[in-house]
Amino acid sequence: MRSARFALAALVATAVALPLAVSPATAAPRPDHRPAPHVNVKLPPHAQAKFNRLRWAAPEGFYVGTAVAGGGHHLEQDYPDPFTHDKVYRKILGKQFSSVSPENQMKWDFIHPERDRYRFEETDAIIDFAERHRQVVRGHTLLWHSQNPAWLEEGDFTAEELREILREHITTVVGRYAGRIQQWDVANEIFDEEGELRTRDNIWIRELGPGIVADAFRWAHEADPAAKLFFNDYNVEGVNAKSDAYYALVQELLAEGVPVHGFAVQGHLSTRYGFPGDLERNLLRFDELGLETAVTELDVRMDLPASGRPTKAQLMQQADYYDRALSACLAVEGCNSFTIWGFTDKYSWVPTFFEGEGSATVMTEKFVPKPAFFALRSTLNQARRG
Ligand code: 9MR
Repeated sequence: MRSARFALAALVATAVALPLAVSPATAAPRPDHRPAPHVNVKLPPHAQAKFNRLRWAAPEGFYVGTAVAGGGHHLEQDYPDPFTHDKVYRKILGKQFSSVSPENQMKWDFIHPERDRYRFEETDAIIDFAERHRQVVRGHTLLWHSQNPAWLEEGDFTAEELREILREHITTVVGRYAGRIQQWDVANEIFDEEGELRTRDNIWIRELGPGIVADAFRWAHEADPAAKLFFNDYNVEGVNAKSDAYYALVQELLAEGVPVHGFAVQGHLSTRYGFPGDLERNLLRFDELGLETAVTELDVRMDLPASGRPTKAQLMQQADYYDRALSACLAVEGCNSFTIWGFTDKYSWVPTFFEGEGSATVMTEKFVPKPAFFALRSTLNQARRG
């Protein structure tokens, strides 16, 4: 994807209309043992514009992604669909990122609203956009306990019918986009915090037993043999009961020859809690099983002061969390996909789910980059230079 043609296109393209130059005032905080952020002083201005973008700052083959806002909580807000209507949003989406993940548009309730009807328009549009912008796509998601349509959750199906419904859905959706999706979150959030399979709230596991998880991977692989197939979950950044459960399950499935290719940590972090310092170690143990790893939904929320605006210290702490998550991924060889769950507070899911918390993304509602943005960019540039 980093062909000469597109490198040239990026060089001649006009710089994104953002104040993206690194200045000492906005440079990210660095833990003491690491060097100060690089400034591209020796590069000519056009080259600076290129490396001012996250996607070009990144090392070759390392994808920097974002969720593409739409569906889910956005449907209850008083703005139109962000992806189709917000021109500034789309411009930044195309310029800054090399990977996109539909935030809600491929979830069951969105893409399969009635038993005999699929709704592909929004996903088609995102994938077309991605291809026009030379971006890869992460598919999200196929087997989950949440955001399932009522016809499915409340339907009166036999086990045999349910199994066929899942097989048909996976075959249809994965098959439709075969060759155009780099990674699929096949199974999402299948364990609880204790590391127990969700046998009550996950309709598939409850009605069909744990073996259905392996079948989901097999069907997805048949439908698109090129796609990398992932487990994806939150609160599995560190080594804990939940990530241990994945570690055990993945080994079982690999031993059975099930096509599992990746383990992804979502990364919904909060400055209320410490940074999961064992993230790198955790990714590494999955890497050593031969899996790819990924950070798929990073955001770092915080308790907002009465003014509603984060303090400088809060923004610096947030930048440090973003940077450490990126550094952990960069340090693990098979971690080549790093996605933030939206890039602007304008569309973040956080305030609608956590009262009093917010400012979780790397840009303000007006698309002004925060220290977290500069921290990511600086670390990507350093990693690319080696
Ligand atoms: O960001 C998504 C939001 O728009 C939806 O309303 C919400 C519903 O559950 O899901 C959000 O995305 C979730 C993702 O699909 C899976 N991991 C947790 C994410 C944040 O809740």
